[in-house]
Amino acid sequence: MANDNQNLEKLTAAKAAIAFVKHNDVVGLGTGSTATLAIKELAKLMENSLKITGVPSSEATKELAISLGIPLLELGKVNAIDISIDGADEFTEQFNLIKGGGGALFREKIVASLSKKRIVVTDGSKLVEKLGAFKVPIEVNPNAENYVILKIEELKGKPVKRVKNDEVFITDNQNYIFDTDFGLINDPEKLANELNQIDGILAHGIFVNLTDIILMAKGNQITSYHK
Ligand code: ABF
Repeated sequence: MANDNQNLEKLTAAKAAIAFVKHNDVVGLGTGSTATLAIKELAKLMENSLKITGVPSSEATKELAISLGIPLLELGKVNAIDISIDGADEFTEQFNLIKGGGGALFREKIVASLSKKRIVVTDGSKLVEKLGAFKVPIEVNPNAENYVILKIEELKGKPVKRVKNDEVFITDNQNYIFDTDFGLINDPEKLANELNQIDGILAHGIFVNLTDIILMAKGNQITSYHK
């Protein structure tokens, strides 16, 4: 649970991100507490005539956007997104991220892949030297569960099926999440490519070459990283 300072940092980062959104943009709407704050700030701008169309990265974000009156497009029917704003669980100054703590990694990855400009907003706790302290979320089709576990273990990963409120966590896409400890990851791109080869994995939470700007708030200061 974020403390008051972290919540202030999240809001600071969220407000900095919406400055990049232009009238008539198609905006990829991220998932998580920081992205939620950015979405709420966008809704406020809409009251002052900013016109945008949103593309949600999860059912939770879709419901939030609907409640705020943001017009939406269905992710599967979109050919391009002008700008996306999303969070991260970890990031490095080489623009490698771990995402998926909220379980929305697949649609978040599609939103980022369709976006011309990808902005990540974080509080000051997400910057790391090397990815890996945060276990890599891996979304797995239930029909491939044991096969994927075997393949992940071949990569020296330790997969743990995610449980939430004492029940197995099921994603928006009706899959499991395996939070996987690979230790500190020296070569995120190499591991990402190895995971991409494993049939049965819908998506993993290593985001490489999918971010253009990172806005990290520490206290009331913004540090922005531009690729
Ligand atoms: C989302 O933002 C997820 O990928 C990630 O888990 C989360 C970070 O959460 P928060 O902004 O609440 O710290 O994009």
